[in-house]
Formats: sequence, structure tokens, C-alpha cells
Amino acid sequence: MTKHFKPFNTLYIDSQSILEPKGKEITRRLSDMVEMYQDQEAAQALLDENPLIYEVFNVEVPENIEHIQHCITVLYPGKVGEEFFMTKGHYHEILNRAEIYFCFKGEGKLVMQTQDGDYDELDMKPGTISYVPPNWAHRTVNTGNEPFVFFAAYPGDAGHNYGEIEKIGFKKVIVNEAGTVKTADNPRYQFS
Ligand code: PAN
Ligand code: ZN
Repeated sequence: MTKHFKPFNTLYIDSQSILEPKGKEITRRLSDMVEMYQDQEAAQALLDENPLIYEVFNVEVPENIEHIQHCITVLYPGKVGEEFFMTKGHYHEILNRAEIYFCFKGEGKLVMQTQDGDYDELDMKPGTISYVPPNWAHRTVNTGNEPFVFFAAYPGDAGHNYGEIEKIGFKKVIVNEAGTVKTADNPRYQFS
């Protein structure tokens, strides 16, 4: 008889931010992404405190096309200057791998772009299911006052490519302007 991969449950305990069984965890503090924020003076000033920006709790499954990777991201509230806390953002290493996000706590934006210059963003709140189609880089931004928590699922072989986004970021940045959430041009991005 063929030995099949066994089905299993994972339980995310929101009150403790833990996954059972525990998988690979990624913790990103400001020092891990300080250059990605626009206001470098504000970023440097916050470095002593080095706030926790987000955590990713991964369910461990094989990294191949037969499987579906899935994880929980907890993105904390806060700002660097006027720019809201955000994830690094990435293209998938295999560019045409799609992804689904499901928000169950907090609020935020899902910022996306393609390599040929398309840009889009979606609002997320508890209950929102967002589809990131193939070829779109994606980043989340916490625009609220509480942790923004979402589940993600994507093909097991997708991989993550941070390179390009790490250098120049997305076309747009999400900032606080007099108490409202605003999408502004990213000055580092080359507009044609
Ligand atoms: C998500 C992200 C997660 C953290 O699981 O990896 O929210 O964001 P960064 O990977 O950009 O730091 C996902 O999109 N996986 O493919
Ligand atoms: Zn992704």
C-alpha cells in the first residue's frame, strides 16, 4: 500500500500567539528591515527600542507543488515616522504562484504590484478573504490599533524572493496623514 502523507490539524491559540504543534517561527524586528522605511531619521531613533514588527507561525509541510504551505502572521500596530508597520513583502521565487489571505483580527491593507508596473491594494478586516493572483508581489500593512492577524496559504514550492522589494520597496507607501490612512508615492521608486 502507498504510504500517504497523514492529515493533521493545527491549532492557533490567538490569546497566546502560539501554534500547536509548533512549527518554524519568523520574528521580524525593526532592525531586520530598518532600511525599508521612508523616514530614516525616525527609523534610527526607534532602533534602541527595536520594536517587534511581526511574527510568522508556520505549519510545516513539504515544500513541493503537491502541498499547500500555510501560516499565521501577526503584524503589530505601530508607525515608523508616519509610515505604518508592515511586512517586508516579496514576490514568490516561482513568480506565478498565487496565495490566499484570510484576516481574522485587526485591520490592514494588502499592497500588491507586478514587475511590469501594475499596482493594487485591498483593505482587510476580520472575515476578508484576499486573493493574490500569480505574479503579484505582496505586502501587508497594519493600519489599525491592534494586532492584524491573518492566515495565508500558498503552493508548497512557491518560495520567497525579497531582493527587489528590499532595495526599492513598493510603488506606494501607506502612511498616516492627520489621523487618516493615505496611500502615497514611494519616492524611492522610479516612476516612468
Ligand atoms: C506570508 C508572508 C508573511 C510575512 O506568509 O510570508 O506574512 O511577510 P514577508 O514574508 O513578506 O516577510 C506570505 O505571503 N507567504 O508567501
Ligand atoms: Zn507570499
